[in-house]
Amino acid sequence: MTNRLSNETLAHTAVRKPAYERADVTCGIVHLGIGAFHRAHQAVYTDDLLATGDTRWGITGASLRSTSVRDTLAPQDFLYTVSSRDGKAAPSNRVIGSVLDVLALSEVGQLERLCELISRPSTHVITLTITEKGYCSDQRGELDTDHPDIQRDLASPLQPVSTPGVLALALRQRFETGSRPLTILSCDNLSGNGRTTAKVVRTMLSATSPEVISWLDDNVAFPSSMVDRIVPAITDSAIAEFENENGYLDNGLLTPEPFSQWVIEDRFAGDRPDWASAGAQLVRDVHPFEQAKLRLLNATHSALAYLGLLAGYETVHEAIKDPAIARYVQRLLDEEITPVVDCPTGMNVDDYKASVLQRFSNSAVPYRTAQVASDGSQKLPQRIHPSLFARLERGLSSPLLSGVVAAWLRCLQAPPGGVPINDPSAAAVASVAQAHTEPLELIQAIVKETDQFNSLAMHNRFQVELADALAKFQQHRATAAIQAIASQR
Ligand code: CS2
Repeated sequence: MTNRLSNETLAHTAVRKPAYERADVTCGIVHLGIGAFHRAHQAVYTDDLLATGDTRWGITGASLRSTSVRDTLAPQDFLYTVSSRDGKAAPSNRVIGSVLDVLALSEVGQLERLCELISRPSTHVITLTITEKGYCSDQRGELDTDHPDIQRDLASPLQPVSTPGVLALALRQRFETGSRPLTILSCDNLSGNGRTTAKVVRTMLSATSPEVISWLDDNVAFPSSMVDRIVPAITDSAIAEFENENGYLDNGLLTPEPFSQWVIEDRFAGDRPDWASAGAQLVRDVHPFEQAKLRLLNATHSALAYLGLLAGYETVHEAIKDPAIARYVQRLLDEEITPVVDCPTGMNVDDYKASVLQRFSNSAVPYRTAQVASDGSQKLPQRIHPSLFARLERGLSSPLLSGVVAAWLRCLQAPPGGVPINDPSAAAVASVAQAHTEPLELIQAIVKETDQFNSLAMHNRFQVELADALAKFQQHRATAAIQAIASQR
């Protein structure tokens, strides 16, 4: 008999199980971009919500390109274990049952199933974790109509390949079938993620189905949300170790930290899942929560990733143990970021920073520097650039923030260990970075040929500080450059 997790084998395991009858659960939520983060975050809140007895909120997930999540979870009846680890006590394991099905949209007929599901009156919410680049937006959060996927979807709106294109098609079908209001809830690390989602979807619909726009404006809500939980990519050895210790095989295993936070703007159209009963915070304004998280937590994560990669560390928890890097990020947070962040009322910023650094040090949740370093061309404008811009506007210097941007550029220019950073949108920046060795010349070429630095570029001071930091990375070994930049203040 197989020991692989499934409805049948679950009964014979000692693990904590879904506290509801899965057979009673119906689909009320469609999720686009079903990766590890969604499964360890929103799906866990939803699992708790289902346990309160409200069984309308099962999730159907969808992957736009890959079939791997569907292939992994289908043989397990879409069950998987969340094994959270604080590095001190034994892992805390629970099996999540809120995901009912996963569609792989690259396969024939699956897009039609998705649109049919979204047009049902019983579907009330679409959640998204499609990563920063999935929005196909430009630096201003508008739909990037030069994006190759968007050009394709504008030409063939019935066979969309981008998320804005898929949403536009599904919304048109919901409109045509006379369906009820709907909420589209972004759960990605973007500032004003609801506003960006609304803009890209509305622009796509205006171009492809203008007759749907007034229905959209009256019936579809795009609240913003802030999501937080560190969920590393799973490894084969973690799966094997888990099987050894727990007696069942779970290829869908996730090993996040125990911490989890979800702050949702309370602006839904139609029925709303009571995620507050599962610990989510529903608030009027998410902006201060988003801002604090992106500019303190995610900014530091990116800093650790690029500095760590340059210094030869494979994981974030190893990088933060390096005294030069630890000192750099502490000063970055205290001296450059904190003075320009508006935190939510009641938040103690010192406690928050301490808890973030503590969470990054958790060796039981090994997070690869290369994973955080991916897609920097999309992440840095959310995480680093706003603090830099605020300081420039106040006439303040920012050697440490500029140093993070320089470390990113250096990773593109001379990939550590010869392994290119995964960042498809940075191809243009990388080719400029590799064509110029003189730092200021390179930065001026990036400003001229790309919109990567957007409004930062007009500040001469930014260009000079960035060039200065990049020169240090070019001229010295990583640790010496990190020390030299950190001691500039
Ligand atoms: C990380 C985030 O990979 C990354 O870019 O910074 O995924 C981070 O782990 C989460 O935002 C934490 O909530």
